[in-house]
Amino acid sequence: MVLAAADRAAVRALWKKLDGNVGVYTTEALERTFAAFPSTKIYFLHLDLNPGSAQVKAHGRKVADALTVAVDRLDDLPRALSALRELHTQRLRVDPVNFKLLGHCLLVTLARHYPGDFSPGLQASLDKFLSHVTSALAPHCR
Ligand code: HNI
Repeated sequence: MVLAAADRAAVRALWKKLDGNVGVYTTEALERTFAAFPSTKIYFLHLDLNPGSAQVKAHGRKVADALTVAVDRLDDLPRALSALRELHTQRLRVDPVNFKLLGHCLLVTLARHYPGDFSPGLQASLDKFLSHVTSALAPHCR
């Protein structure tokens, strides 16, 4: 399944608007995920997970960079994210349900910061984009 042209355009336009601040929002999304779905914290017990943690911020930046790669390579997501798929499935063994939880919190975070942009269309496009990323990272979860 590919992302429709309109979805790609909507996601690219939003990313442009985020203007290098993606890491701020992914960090907030991680903090929301840990707060709302504390079961997700078991994967990160080696990090300081308190709100405002520098380690969560650093991790948020890495997730943001990976999402930006995904936005830049929408035609080629499985290949673009293959090393990360290997990491999350083989080494970290992340249960795929967790991707939905993080994706949900990222949607909520972006909606909170960009309420004027969050039309039903953008919501749907972003949701599809995150589903594609999840499929590339955790092939058994859609
Ligand atoms: Ni995830 C490490 C990207 C979802 C648990 N993760 C990374 C790294 C990137 C990344 C990038 C750093 C790799 C490196 O250092 O080489 N993760 C992503 C993306 C998503 C995602 C783009 C989905 C949008 N990761 C998740 C989820 C979990 C998760 C849902 C579990 C709840 N990730 C981890 C863990 C690490 C990790 C654990 C290692 C962290 C560390 O620093 O030890």
